[in-house]
Amino acid sequence: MKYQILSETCDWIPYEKEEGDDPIWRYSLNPIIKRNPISGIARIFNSAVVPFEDGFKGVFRAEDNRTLPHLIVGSSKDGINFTFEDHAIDFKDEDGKSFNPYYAYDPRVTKIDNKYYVCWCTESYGPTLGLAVTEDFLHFTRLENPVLPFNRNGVLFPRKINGTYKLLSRVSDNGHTPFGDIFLSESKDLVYWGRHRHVMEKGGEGWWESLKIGGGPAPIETSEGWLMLYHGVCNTCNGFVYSIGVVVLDHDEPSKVLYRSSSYVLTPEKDYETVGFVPNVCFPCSMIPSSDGRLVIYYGAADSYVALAFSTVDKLIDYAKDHNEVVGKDHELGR
Ligand code: BMA
Repeated sequence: MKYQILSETCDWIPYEKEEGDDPIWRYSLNPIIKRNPISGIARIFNSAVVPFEDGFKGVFRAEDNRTLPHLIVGSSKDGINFTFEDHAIDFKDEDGKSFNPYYAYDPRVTKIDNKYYVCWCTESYGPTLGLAVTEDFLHFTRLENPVLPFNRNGVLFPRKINGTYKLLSRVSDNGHTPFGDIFLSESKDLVYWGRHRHVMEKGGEGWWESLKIGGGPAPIETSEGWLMLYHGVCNTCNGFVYSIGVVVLDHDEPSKVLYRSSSYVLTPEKDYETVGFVPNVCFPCSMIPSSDGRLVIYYGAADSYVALAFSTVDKLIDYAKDHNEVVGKDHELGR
């Protein structure tokens, strides 16, 4: 291994060996979650999985047969075959009252100090970020929203950096948001958030991320900086296309981009990515490293399925370095 992983690792992740030179390769038996997976749920996609005890837990975006998204818990021994709870997560506020938003989608889960923080897009006078914490995936305490509407794609870093928790997010609008960059906010207590800094802007020379970008899975700490996947979107005459990009952020000041790949690492090509409820969507929500540097990536495909892809920490970092492109003022502090 060329680069060191400083984040927590898991040695029982699902994995298949690569067959070519691609930076990311798909699981041969994709998708792992198909349509109508459980009674009353039409589609599960854009979902976050984490190692838990000797298996895996996940927070899944489940769309019911009224086409309303909410979050459900899933469990698995092997990270591929999941069983799901038959009810939405019953979030409780800090004073014990139920908090069940009208919709909830696109969860990311980050483990910080043995607790699991879920950040998702919630309804609160328009779309904004919801935040909750659990230790057992049975009880979820909802913390107050970290940001104002409208905002999406929130994801926390797995530890405090220079004394503060760090949250990535994308400011948006009330609809399908034809714009958007990634920002960083910080907090000493997960309650008061500020010092909002610009991290990355959409664009670059290529077209695939020309419309908007949004944070992906919880960043992984490495000797080179914070390794993160994100989604980049372009607008075609037939709608948006969501691809996956890779970036390495500065270790001590993650509002600075160190390396950002000018080309995507995965774009919709397979039938389960190009055909579905919303065609042409690859939307990464979790990435788990093993101690020997392998990676499993969980991504939503075509707003219809959950799919798996694999890579290694060395490959992704080298890809970002070899295809590095400085976009705008991304490498600056962003304040
Ligand atoms: C975005 C989000 C994602 C979705 C994507 C494509 O705005 O809603 O959940 O995957 O659109 O429909």
